[in-house]
Amino acid sequence: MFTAAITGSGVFTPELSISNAELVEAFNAYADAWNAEHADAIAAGEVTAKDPSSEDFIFKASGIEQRFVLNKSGILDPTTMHPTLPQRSDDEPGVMAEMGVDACNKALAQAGKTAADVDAVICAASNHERAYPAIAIEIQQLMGVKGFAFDMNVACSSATFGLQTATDMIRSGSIRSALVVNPEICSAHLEWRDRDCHFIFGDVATATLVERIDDATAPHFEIKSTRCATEFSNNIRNNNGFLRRTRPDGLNDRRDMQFMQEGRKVFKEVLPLVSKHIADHMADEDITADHLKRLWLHQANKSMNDFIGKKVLGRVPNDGEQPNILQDYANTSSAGSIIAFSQYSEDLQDGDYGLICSFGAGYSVGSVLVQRRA
Ligand code: CO8
Repeated sequence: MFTAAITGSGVFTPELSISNAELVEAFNAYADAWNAEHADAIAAGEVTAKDPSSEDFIFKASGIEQRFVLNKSGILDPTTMHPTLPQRSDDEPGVMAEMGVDACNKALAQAGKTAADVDAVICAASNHERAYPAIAIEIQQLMGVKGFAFDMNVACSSATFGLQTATDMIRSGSIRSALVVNPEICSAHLEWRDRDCHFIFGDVATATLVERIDDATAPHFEIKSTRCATEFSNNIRNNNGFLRRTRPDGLNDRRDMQFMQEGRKVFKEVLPLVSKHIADHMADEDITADHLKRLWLHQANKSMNDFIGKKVLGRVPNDGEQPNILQDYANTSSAGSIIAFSQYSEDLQDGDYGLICSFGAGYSVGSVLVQRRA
């Protein structure tokens, strides 16, 4: 049995961002136009007028201040309200592959390695640009990695489930290293015309290089153990599969194919699930709150993270113990906890413990316990 370590991580951040003020202005212009267009039906009580969104609500309910996006003009155009990403020809790299390669190269650079040192690529994300050929194989080809590659999807928990998969392959000896890459184009899967969720997501790509620990040539994080769990729930769901069925409730339009959630239920049900998951994982590894120097949590909602941090540590986390990045990036699905890890891990000292934890649709929750090795 071999030991695995995270030897590098990288983040691709799109150049464009949208502030809450810009987002709300666009949404409210759309809602005003829609209400004007449907004024008669609204007056007759046939349809409900659209309420305006509010910057204040968005910040208070989520902690989000802005989000990065691949395309801004389409999302903010009240007559479009979705990203306009031109169709690429079959000969061009896919969008996910391109942003994934950028993150992978940063992870390799941090580890002091090249594509020749990589045995496998796992593309773990909540939405894939296409079903096949795998995005991971395209990334493998663009980077010149030998070995094999495959895609996997566990929604927001994709990165931690991918890390467990890579770790287990390294432990067994079937590979010595893997890039786990999480390109998330959430903006194309989000309904920007839905006031309840239009503020939630952003675009980004993250990557981690996982290697046999003996191959590490720079400071790294030994992977002490990983833990994954799932429990079926319909509270976060979309029907964007290859079957288009007519539903009895008539909800077979584009809206049903995008991100849908019962946000309140998710909030309530996921908190105890995640807190217990982390507590059990730590107890089984004989790690107490005093040992844990950092918690890199999934980035969906600030109040959720505050609650989990307090529950896990038994007190309000000190500044920097549980870093949030969602104020800048919003929810980036599987990539959120890895952005936090990538941006807030360098300062840990030899021997310090930290825990990466993601959670989301499925329900799913994944945790990775790491120890800094300087
Ligand atoms: N502006 C002003 N008011 C609003 C707005 C708005 N934009 N939106 C809603 N309101 C109003 C509502 O109408 C409601 O009014 P009333 O009380 O009169 O009915 C009031 O504000 C409160 O609404 P909510 O109860 O919906 O608000 P919450 O306080 O619950 O906050 C949240 C909503 C932020 C969504 C919160 O419930 C939450 O964060 N829940 C957890 C969400 C979560 O973690 N989900 C995980 C999803 S991510 C995942 O698993 C990956 C999916 C795959 C990726 C997909 C990529 C796109």
